[in-house]
Amino acid sequence: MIESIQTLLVDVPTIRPHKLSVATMKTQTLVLVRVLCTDGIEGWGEATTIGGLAYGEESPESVKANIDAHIAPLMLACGAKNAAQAMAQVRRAIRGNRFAKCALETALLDAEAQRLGVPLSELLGGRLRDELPVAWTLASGDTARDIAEAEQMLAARRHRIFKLKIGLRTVREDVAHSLAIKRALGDSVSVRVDVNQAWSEQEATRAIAALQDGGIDLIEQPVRAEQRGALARLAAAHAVPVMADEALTGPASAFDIARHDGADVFAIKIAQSGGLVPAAQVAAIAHTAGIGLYGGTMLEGPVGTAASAHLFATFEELAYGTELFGPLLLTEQILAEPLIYRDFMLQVPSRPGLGIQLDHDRIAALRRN
Ligand code: MUC
Ligand code: MG
Repeated sequence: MIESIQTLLVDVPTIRPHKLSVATMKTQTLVLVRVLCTDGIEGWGEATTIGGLAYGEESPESVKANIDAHIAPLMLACGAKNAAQAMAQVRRAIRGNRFAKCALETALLDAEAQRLGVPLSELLGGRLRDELPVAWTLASGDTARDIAEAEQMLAARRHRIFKLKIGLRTVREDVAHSLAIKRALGDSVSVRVDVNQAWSEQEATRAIAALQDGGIDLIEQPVRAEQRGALARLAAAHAVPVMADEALTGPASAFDIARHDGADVFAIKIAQSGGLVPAAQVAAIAHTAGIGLYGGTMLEGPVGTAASAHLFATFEELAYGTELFGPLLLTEQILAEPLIYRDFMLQVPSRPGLGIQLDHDRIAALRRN
């Protein structure tokens, strides 16, 4: 049974400005949710988003307000005996609010897995791998700086998959930037682009052909999320895989995209999906439809990153790896022991629950509210 629910906003500077087509991030606001159960077990979840309201329909502040005023009172009153019962009540009574739901479900499942003494991945079906490949996003806004950053990551054996954030400059400039980076890094490195919805279908048609010819090997969300027909046509027209990201908002959207051959790859995100269980359903739809999987991020800190890692470790197929690098973009550590990134991989925590221990003093020093 749930005793209390608390939502904390924790502002952490990024290691450098992170430039997306929709926002330039200099700080990230971690939205952390703590659920204390009547047996004394405490679970944590995360509802972090990108750029206030520039990326998604929930902001850090709206997540906190909606949990405090609506969702927490419902959960405290409902008398649910487990995470599934609590989340069934919440999903029946509360529309939207996928990030908030994800954080709450994560915290409840973290508590439940700790109670059972198993890693969260075991509650989610059982892990098939203990480590996950991790891409790094080059988004300084400067080609030479991005190349130098990638070379450092390769030398440190931290990343060998790179995603470029484009869509802010002209199509011609973006193509030149992407191909210069690909040429500098060579064929043993995977270079992908994320357009974050910035192009028209016509712009995308021209740009994808040039990017494909230059060796870019994945094109993420080139057109607006609601333009599913355009995404499907772009996927059909090019050999290079086209990935849906913002177009995916949970199992119903995944089913619709899969049914219309709307993408070659899905970027699965636990928060965008509305929680760990719906994200697993998105993965099942992709798997059934023969759509490739990529483990996405909303640039969460270590709580959401660990939760995502536990889920992605259960996927039968994860051909495109993950981008679970969020904690590495932050200047501050909020765990007693950081997540382990080594030899191009993130180690999936193996202790019970999320398998992490928060540094409460650090969080108290950084929290806004
Ligand atoms: C996105 O759109 O994929 C993931 C990595 C990154 O730099 O931004 C996010 C969001
Ligand atoms: Mg994306």
